[in-house]
Amino acid sequence: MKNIDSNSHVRGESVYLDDIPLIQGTLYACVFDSPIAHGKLHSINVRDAETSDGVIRVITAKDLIGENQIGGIIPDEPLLADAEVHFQGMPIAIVVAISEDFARKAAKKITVDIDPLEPVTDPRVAAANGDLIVPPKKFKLGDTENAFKTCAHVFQGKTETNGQEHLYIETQGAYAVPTENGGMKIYSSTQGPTAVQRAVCRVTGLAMHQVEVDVQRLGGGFGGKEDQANAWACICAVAAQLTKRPVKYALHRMEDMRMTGKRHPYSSDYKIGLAKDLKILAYEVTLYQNAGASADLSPPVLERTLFHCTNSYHVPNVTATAYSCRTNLPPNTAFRGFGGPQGMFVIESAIAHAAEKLGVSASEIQRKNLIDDGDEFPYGQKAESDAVTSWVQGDEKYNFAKLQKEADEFNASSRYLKKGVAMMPVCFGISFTKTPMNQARSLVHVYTDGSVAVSTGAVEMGQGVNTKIAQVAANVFGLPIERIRIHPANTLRIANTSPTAASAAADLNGKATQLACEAILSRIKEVATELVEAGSPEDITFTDGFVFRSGEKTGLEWQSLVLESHLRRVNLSEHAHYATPGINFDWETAKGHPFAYHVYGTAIVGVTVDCLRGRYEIDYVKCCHDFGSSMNTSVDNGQIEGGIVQGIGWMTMEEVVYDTDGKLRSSALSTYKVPDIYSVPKEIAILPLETDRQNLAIFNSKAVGEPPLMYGIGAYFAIRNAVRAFTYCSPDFNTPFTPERVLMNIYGTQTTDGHR
Ligand code: MTE
Ligand code: LUZ
Ligand code: MOS
Repeated sequence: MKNIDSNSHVRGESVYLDDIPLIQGTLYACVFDSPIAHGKLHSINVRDAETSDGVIRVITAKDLIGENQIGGIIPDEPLLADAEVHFQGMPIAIVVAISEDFARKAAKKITVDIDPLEPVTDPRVAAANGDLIVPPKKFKLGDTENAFKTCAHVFQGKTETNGQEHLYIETQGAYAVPTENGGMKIYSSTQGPTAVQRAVCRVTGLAMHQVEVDVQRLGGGFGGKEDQANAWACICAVAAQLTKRPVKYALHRMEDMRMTGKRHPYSSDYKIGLAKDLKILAYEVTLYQNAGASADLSPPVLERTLFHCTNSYHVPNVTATAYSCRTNLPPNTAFRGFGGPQGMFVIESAIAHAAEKLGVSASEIQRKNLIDDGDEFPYGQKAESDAVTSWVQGDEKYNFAKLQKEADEFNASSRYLKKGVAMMPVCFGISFTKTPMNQARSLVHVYTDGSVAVSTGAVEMGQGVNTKIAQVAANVFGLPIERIRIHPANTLRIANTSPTAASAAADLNGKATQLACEAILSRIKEVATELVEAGSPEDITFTDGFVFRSGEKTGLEWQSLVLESHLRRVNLSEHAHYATPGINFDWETAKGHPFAYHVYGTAIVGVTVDCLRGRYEIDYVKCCHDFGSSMNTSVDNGQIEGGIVQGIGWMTMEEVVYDTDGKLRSSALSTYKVPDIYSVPKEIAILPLETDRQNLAIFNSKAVGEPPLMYGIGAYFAIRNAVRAFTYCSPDFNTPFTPERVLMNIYGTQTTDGHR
């Protein structure tokens, strides 16, 4: 079944923030943001802006009625700079005007007097200065210190992973409409309606029951709108509160790129110890996260980096330490994988390093160390592992050795074109690592014409969650999907939502929907039992809009049954709650069972590098992926393809460049390269893992949103292998592996051997 939005998308009829019909008298906001990365803010001169054409009002920090604070986890993020500026792009003032043009023109007339302070952009420098967002976090398993003494081989090195711009097609934005009695309705392009509601309440001083947040859908979020949609909603809300008129702000692309945070870059040190037989005995890793100027979601991102620091491997002795370092960059934030990919890259680098030195294929070390049933992750959870099965089933189908041999043979006869192959196993934990976030609610109404309306806190952002939730309702009620309608996430219908994130939206909201539908169905069954004279409600089933008695179709239609139930005063609505059972985590001991389940998979990535020009093509990504049992292959395969391409983009071409002054140099699509149709792999093959295992996913259909991104990490190592097939060199474990880096590694005069 196709995504239920596909028709309206193709016709251009889907409604995004910018398509919402505006109310007469709507004003437009525009932000004036800090031109420098760090400094004392002495004065803001807004006079020329205030008298500029069409301007209604200019707002600065002192005008806020509520608190000047939007930090969700740690209160360290003012909405508008007051005493200091902490990054280039930090909002300082809001111009409100009768048109977008007037607002933007006036914002350019604002000037500020800032005493510059030294900006810090390097996380290791911040850590050395003791400038941490939270105290260091640590995972410990076994005894690394003693284990290293028993290792036959020990290697250490350093890695650097780059940031990544979310580049959702729809930029950030919001539309705030004042309502009766000082309330506010906010349309927001957010993954977290409740996060927006909370932040708006804080800056306006309103209570949560006065603020309604409504989200129809997003033109992509990828984590960038889990927390960072809040600022723009707050800006519109504050402006609406002060002008008593509706206010809209949709960011231009360059504003969005300049003012919002991205994937966290990390700088890391590793030490890996192996036995003679290539078993990894010990792994020590220190991770420096570049958090940017305020906490945002950096602490939980840091935690997930630790959770995934051993990827799909079982390592008996692990010490992992992570620092969240405050720098003068825009606050970095959630991005598909949420710190997991950054942790995985380091251990994959450590393995590649060991393989290179030992003269074996990295895949040999990978295969030997895959985590098994019952093995313990460094955080205490015991694995129910499909690391080996996904490797073995993938190998049976795609024949890794044969692909490697083809590459070797090609390389033997090709002078400048070289092929590289790499394996990339992935293991990703599903659940918010903060246990209380793993809950959701669903409100289901069956109307007297038999149609069904479902509301949940899930936000549709292209990932197909609405399609899956509709399938759940259709499945429980035995109705065609057309009879189900999924309504926008709205804080008046569904309260206290977790953001749509952690790949868990379909699981959490789908399960809540299943519970709601089942509750309604059990009441209707009672009526049906009477009407078709069945022995008991257990004999009643529903298929294709008809009532079945002991498996036999009756003449009773769903619609008549629903109407009859209503006439008998049966409740046709339900608001159900789901909370993932069996999960917990204790940061005191850094142990627990944080994940409902893990998603496993193994990809093999093949590339061809032109060693004269540095250019490369991704020939294939073939993966065996653990869907559990997919409830929608079209949606899920789309998630895998998109995730892989996004992961390859991160690893190979997307280069977020800040200069040492903290100015974003890659601030437009002319300077920031993202994958286009020509850079996607020539082949993406997906083999569903065969498994009988049960899991806690909705209808056994495992979460799929984030895990495939990490297959893209294989592209880095495949390119590295191709480069090494051309000439002896030992490229740094620095990403992205751009064509320039290929050439610098092959022809550069300086040694690139940073990891010895
Ligand atoms: N797919 C599309 N098309 N657009 C998106 O913004 N976000 C990803 C993933 N796939 C995203 C996407 C991220 S970061 C997450 S966490 C999941 O979708 C969230 O949705 P889910 O929980 O329904 O999988
Ligand atoms: N968001 C969050 C996430 O708040 N907690 C998580 O564990 C998480 N994981 C992945 C993506 N977003
Ligand atoms: Mo996704 S990073 O959990 O929004």
